[in-house]
Amino acid sequence: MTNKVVHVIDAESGNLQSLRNAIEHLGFQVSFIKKGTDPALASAERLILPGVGNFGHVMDQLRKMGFVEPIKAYVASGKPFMGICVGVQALFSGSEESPDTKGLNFLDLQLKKFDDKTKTVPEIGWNKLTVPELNKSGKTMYNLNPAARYYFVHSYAAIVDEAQISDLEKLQGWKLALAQYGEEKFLAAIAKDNIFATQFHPEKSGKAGLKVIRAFLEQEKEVSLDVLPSYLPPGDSGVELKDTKTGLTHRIIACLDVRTNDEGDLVVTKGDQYNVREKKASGGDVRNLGKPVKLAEKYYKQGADEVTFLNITSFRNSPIKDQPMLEVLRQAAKTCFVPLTVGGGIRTVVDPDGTVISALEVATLYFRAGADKVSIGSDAVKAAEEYIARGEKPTGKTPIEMISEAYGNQAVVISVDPKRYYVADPAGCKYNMIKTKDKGPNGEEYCYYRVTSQGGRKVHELGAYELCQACEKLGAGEVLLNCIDRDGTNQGYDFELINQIKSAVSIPVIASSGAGKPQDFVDVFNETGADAALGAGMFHRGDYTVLDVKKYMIGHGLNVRMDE
Ligand code: 1PR
Repeated sequence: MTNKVVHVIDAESGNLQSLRNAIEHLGFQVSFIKKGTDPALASAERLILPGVGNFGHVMDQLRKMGFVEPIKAYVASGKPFMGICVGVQALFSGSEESPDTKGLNFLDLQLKKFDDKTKTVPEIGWNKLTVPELNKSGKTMYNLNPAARYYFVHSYAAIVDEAQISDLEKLQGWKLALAQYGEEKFLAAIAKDNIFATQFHPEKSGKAGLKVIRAFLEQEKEVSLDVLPSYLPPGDSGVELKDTKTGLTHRIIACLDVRTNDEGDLVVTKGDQYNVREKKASGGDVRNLGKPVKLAEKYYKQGADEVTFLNITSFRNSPIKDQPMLEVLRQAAKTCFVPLTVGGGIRTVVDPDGTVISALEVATLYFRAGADKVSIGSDAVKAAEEYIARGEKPTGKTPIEMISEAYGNQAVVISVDPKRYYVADPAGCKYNMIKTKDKGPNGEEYCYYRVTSQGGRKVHELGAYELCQACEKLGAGEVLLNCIDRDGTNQGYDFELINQIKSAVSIPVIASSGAGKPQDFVDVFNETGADAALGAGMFHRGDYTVLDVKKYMIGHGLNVRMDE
């Protein structure tokens, strides 16, 4: 094909910027289609239907914008069509997520929710595929690589049994790439004639994902996998690489705390227990560890599975002044093809001219700039306190609720800044307690973690356990679990805190604060149920790279994603 234009349906759902960046990175141009009547749809040579979030919301948008019949007509024309994430889900007949909403019905199958009794839901992370061998030729479809890992983020899936697989393959002629999350097998990618669709996000799956998009754009439906990269530990190391219970790799996240320094430049900084100034009697300068966009790209290339940006002084600024963070996201999303999270200032704000901008609108600005998830700190505490005070009645009006309603739970992370608080006598304490191995200064045997907000400066009468439970009920999809006592100390993660929060919620928990060496990552995954581990200072100082950590983990039998 000589035409290099790719048409992408913009049904106002999710992070289209990242898809655009990936396509442009591959040397193609993107043209968005915003309504079904746009004549460009019928004349497109390649059409992509992306989507994130709620099945019903995406289908309703497609109907409202007049896309349903034009998409069907386009697919019937035999020209290349690709669906991504909810874009593949839309091809099914319906979903348990929105029982009253009909899908496009290319496959007569209902999507179901993953079982959250045995594992964290949503599935967020890097999974592998079982890929069909094409025509016994050793070729794979659309360059899907069984040795690679792809990024999934979803709670609902086409969960299938052997009879359904056989029916789809043998009777209906679909080619299926399967993935397994815990015990549940689901369709990770499907292909038939001109249709190709993936439940995972190829635009967020590093180099392996870019290859899949390229294969679609170039219409390489059958690709020889001549060299399968080997990610296993050296044969003579005697180490057996164990899969996790869910099948996902252990995620490693690089975190950038960003703020303006005293000269007004946006820099990556790093504190000790949240103090980001150099230690000097009179209060030193803000530590400057580099530029956010450059560091993000560096960590992506080192193999970070995600990059998180925290705008740590946002509570002092309006989003207008925060515009540089939007630009940081825009630039970082052009070079980092893994998920990006942004936090700091995700709440309703009033512009200098008095205009009220809702938290949903603020989040939308970040999603449009290239963020995949937003992280809410101070406002999550406020929302949880009010929710508990109301007797656990939701209002639908908190940022967590509004953003998760529009973009899905997986797009909403809560960033928790807890501080250990010792208790001599647990009787009568209303918060969930831990009998701790690290006794308090007066020999106290119990502790809980008090929640703070505004960068640790405001301490609340609320436990981290209770906060996380309330936020999960409000619609948060993941917990970024910091720990003020450990932040910047290089003493390793606080296992007691992580295990306590894991027992509180069924959404994924990211362990944060305290990582100083690769062994700390091995320990946190062996000693806790953490779904991901985040590091900051040790990477910024250059003590270790993300790749050092991953190689070390592989050497200790822990499965991680290695990009090529
Ligand atoms: O309250 O919604 O505006 O969000 C503010 C965000 O900024 C929150 O996520 C909060 O955690 C963060 N934040 C605010 N002040 C600070 C600070 O350091 N003074 N940073 C801060 C939090 C904690 C981690 C850090 C890990 C790992 N940083 O993200 O990166 O502790 O560090 P380490 O590996 O070096 O130990 P809102």
